Formats: sequence, C-alpha cells, structure tokens
Amino acid sequence: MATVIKNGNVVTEQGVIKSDVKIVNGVITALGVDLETSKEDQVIDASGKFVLPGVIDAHTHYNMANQLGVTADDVESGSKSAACGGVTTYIDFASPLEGKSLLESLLDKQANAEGHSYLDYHYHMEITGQHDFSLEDLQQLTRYGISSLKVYTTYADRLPDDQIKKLLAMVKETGQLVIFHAEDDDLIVSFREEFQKQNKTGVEYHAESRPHIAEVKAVQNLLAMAKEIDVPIYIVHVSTGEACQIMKKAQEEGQKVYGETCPHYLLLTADCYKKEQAQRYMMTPPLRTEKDQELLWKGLQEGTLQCLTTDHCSYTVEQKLQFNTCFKALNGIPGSETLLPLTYSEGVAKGRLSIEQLVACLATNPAKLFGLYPQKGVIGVGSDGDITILDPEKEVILTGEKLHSAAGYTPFEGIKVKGYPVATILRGNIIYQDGEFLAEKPQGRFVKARVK
Ligand code: DUC
Ligand code: ZN
Repeated sequence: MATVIKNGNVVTEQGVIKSDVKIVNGVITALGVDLETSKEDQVIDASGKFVLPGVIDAHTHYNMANQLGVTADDVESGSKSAACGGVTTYIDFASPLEGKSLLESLLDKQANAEGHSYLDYHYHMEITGQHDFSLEDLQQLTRYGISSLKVYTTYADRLPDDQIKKLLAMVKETGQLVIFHAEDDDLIVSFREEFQKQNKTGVEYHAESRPHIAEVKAVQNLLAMAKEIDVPIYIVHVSTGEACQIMKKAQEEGQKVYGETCPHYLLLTADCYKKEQAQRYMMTPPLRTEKDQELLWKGLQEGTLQCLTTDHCSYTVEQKLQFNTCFKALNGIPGSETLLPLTYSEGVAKGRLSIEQLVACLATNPAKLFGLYPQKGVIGVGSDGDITILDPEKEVILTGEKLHSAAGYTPFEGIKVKGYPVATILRGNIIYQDGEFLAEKPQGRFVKARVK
C-alpha cells in the first residue's frame, strides 16, 4: 500500500511545483502529475494546499531535568504536540552523565526515548565543564552518527574558554559542528549581583538582568575563537539584532557561522515581563525589543540565520508561578506545535519570507547542518516520506487549551494565525489530520547523522 498526496503545491528545493507525491514503505518513490493509484492506496487530496517536507524542530528539551524534577512535556507528550503542529523530526539534547562516557550518556537518553516518541528524533550531545571529553569520545559519537555538540557559555554547566578552544580544535578533526548558547556568564553574574543589591528581583527585571550585551559579547568571543582555529560554529536561539549583524559581518568576511532564532524572539517583546503571570514568558535569552525583531526577520530574509527552532522547554503555569523572582522562576516555554503556524502566518502570509525560504529554515537547512539530509528535510525520491500539508487559508486563534503540550498554555495565547497544518505524515503514516491525532502508538525512530 502506498500513501499518495495528490494535486498539492509541493515545495521542493527547485521551487514550488504542482505535483503528486508517492510514498511506499516509508520512502518517497515518485513525484509527478497524475501519478497512478490503486484501490489499496491511502490517497490525500491536497488541492489548494502546500505540501512541505516534514518540519524539523532542531532545538527541543522534552523530559529535561530541572530543579522541580522534569519539564511538563516528556517525549510522548512533547512529540505528540509537535506532530499536531506539522513537525516530523526533532533534535533534543543528551547531557553527559556522571561515570559514563559521552556515548554511553547519549545511549542512555536514546534508550529512555525508545518506544515513546511519535516522531523521528536525533540528539545534540552537550559538552559541559563538569565532564571531561577527549578526541576519542568525539570520534565515538561521530561513528555512532552524532554530528553536533552543544556548549553553554553560561549556567553551572558552562564550558570555560580554554575548554571551548580545546573542543573546537578537536572538531576540526572530527567534522562535528559545535552549537552554542551564547550569553556571557561574567556579565550576567555582575548584572544580577547589582540587581540583587538594588532589590530589583521581580520577574519584570528578567530582560534587563540578562541584557543584549551579554549575547553580543558572547557571540563576539565565540567568533574570535572559531576564527583563530578556523572551524564553523552555530549559535542557538539568537535573540538580539546586534548579534545577528555581527554574524552577518563575519560571514561577509568569509567566516562560517550559522544560527537559528525562534518564534518568540520574532513575535514577542520584553514588555511581556510587565504582564500578569509574566513567568509564562520567561526563557533565556530573554525577549527583547521590536527593533531586534525587525533585525532578526532581516537575518532570516538575508540568510544570516539559517534555521527556525523553538527551544521547546515546557512547564505548566503552576510550575512557573511557584517562583516569582527573575533569578528563580523556571526558564522555558512550549513552542514546537506553534512553530510552523506562527512562522508561516507571520513570515509567508505577511510577505516577510517566501514559502521556499520558510521551508529552508524549518526543514532543509537544519537537515543539512545536522547531517540528516537528504533522508530528512526535502521532498525528493529516496527521502523519507515525512510530509506536512499546510492549508494557507485556515485561520486559527492559538489557545493553550486546544494545543497538545502538557504545559497547558501558550505564550502566544490569542494570536490569530492564517495558515495551519492539516496533516502530518511520518514515513508514509498519517499521524495527524484535520485536528485529529491519529497515531495509535509511538513509532518514532532515532535517526543517525552523517558527519562531514
Ligand atoms: N533556556 C535555555 O537555555 N534552555 C532551556 C530553556 C531556556 O529558556
Ligand atoms: Zn535550549
């Protein structure tokens, strides 16, 4: 039995074409007009709809440990919620475990996800200051199919600069890509000490206590180290326009630097921290200004930033409200399910991005950067049959009640979007259609990356 999607506007790397797409045994076997179907085939009419490669959310934290235990979304609820928003693959994070090698830690994470994920998945391996790493560790990960390593420049887990340099020199050999949470720790500590002294501890101080300059300084420092060693780097959740401009300048000078931003930095501002229950909007880096939003959109338009991701790290409102200072409240928001609707509606429908640019940011570029291409990220013969069908006319008012994350709320509450996913297909299986989640059991698989 085949799954055949008929008459859609298929977004390929060569542009949008009117075509059918046929999937057999989980893999795309044909593209073309009037493809033949048989009685047993599952046929979907996509007339008037966009047929996209399944969205890849390359930055999620499902089932992440924190001071309260774990995030609201585990692998099951997180992947279900993502599927209802058109995501077919996500990339989560594996943390090093005490007494285990990096690969063993990753295998542990993978074993815990096995049988629970509705979507295909992959991992960035975290490299922290508390866990030693060697070239052999990285080579083991490479052989296993892990192409990206995540480093924090802030928090207790941060990696000091000398260790970052050691890591960058090693990946020059292994070909892995190091991705960075860029906030300068010294600056953040000194700002926060000052705020504490002045008794400015409320949630309304969240953005000011982790200011623009902290991201800018960290990005500058990382670019300088990467330039010296001559390796590419990737910056996660870029939140400031200035960091984006600095990355653009480095690119113009020939440096390989890549990056992502997230819908919350494009659509919300730090004014949210003045609202009631402002903890709902707390994440790091914090929300910024309208000027930053403009520059981030520009960064996506010009290709300075290649990816759109969510940093999905969900807590319930009750969990969020347990702490009411900007130093303690839990950081992280739900996002996977609203990634495509928000970026289509605000990006494509409002003329800021073309549909091809959006697909590049949501699927093709993350697949290429993290070694999953061409298995993922593209509609082409031989690729996995991961497809998202989007109805460009469908209007939805986003509300936490109707979304599927265990967080039970969305920071985008009340936003009206035009353009919404109406089907999510994972390797030929329809797992979401017309508002109904259809997967009977979690059949997601770990996907290995090719390392350059
Ligand atoms: N910031 C992070 O760095 N990680 C998860 C959540 C958040 O807000
Ligand atoms: Zn994150």
